[in-house]
Amino acid sequence: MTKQEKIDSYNPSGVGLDNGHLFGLPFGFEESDIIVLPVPWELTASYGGGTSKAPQQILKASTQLDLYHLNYPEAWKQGVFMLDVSDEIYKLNSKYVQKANELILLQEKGKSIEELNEQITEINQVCDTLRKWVFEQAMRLLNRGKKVILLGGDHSTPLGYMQALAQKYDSFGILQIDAHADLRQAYEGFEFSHASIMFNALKMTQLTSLVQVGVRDICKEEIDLIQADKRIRTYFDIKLHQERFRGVSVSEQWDRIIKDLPERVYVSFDIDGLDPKLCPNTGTPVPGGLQYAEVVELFRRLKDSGKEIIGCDLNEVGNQEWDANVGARILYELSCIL
Ligand SMILES: [Mn+2]
Repeated sequence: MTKQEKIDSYNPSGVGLDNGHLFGLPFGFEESDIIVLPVPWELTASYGGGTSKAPQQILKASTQLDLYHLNYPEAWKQGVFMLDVSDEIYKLNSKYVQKANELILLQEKGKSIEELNEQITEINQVCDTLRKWVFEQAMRLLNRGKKVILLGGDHSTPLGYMQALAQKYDSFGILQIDAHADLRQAYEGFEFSHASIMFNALKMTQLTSLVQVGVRDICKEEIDLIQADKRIRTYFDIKLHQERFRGVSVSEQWDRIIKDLPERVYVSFDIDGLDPKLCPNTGTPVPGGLQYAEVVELFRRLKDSGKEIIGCDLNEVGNQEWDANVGARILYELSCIL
């Protein structure tokens, strides 16, 4: 069957097909414009675990979605296909996750990073192996003309993908939805920590702006960096609400945020940027956060702005049915604007 025949014979409003494909879509790899790259990884998860299983859970939950989207009724036709979860990466994560957890526990009991230097270095090397693997996978897909959504895992996972995009584009910006700024130089000694993803991304000179939305848990070191690096613009959750209490509309705020972004935009979506009722089992939930409809509207305005969306990631989704259900819907939203 050709792709057109598949489109013609498929009913997007029908019962979700249990065909093992993301969203129950009828398309394979070749016929899909968008490829989801799953990264089952949570070596540096510091609080709640389970996000390495999110890709499988989201795949399972995704067939329950209605593909008809009010804003983009034809979007499903572009085709979204998720690659198999890599056994090799899953095993590498399983092999080291306990070791990494023990190192965090030892630090909580008072051991210093210096005392644990040797073991921490080992974890950093394993994380660098993952970064290179992600870089190569993303490069391979981009070179085949695919658009890529990376699906974590924890928020450390997209660095290699961002670096692949930096080879392809000489400049771009990041829109980061997150409860945290992720600007720590290293966290718990881990250089490639989920809490350092944007610190590491800012090392790329191609990254011309970082716009953060929903941030509500931050440390002094991060505030200093926000003030020092002109590329960073942070919209704190509480400040957005203070403005709204004074009568500023969400509409005005979203337009301002989109204005801050350059012509090429990468979207990095940490699910904990949402209200925790939408992601109760994420690694580091924080009260407050964005509502679902606010995200959909922000995305719609971003799409309508005519800016080019060059890639996205979704990460930190918890390993439970409700978390995966919301995660699958955010993943669909991302695929619609990509
Ligand atoms: Mn994050």
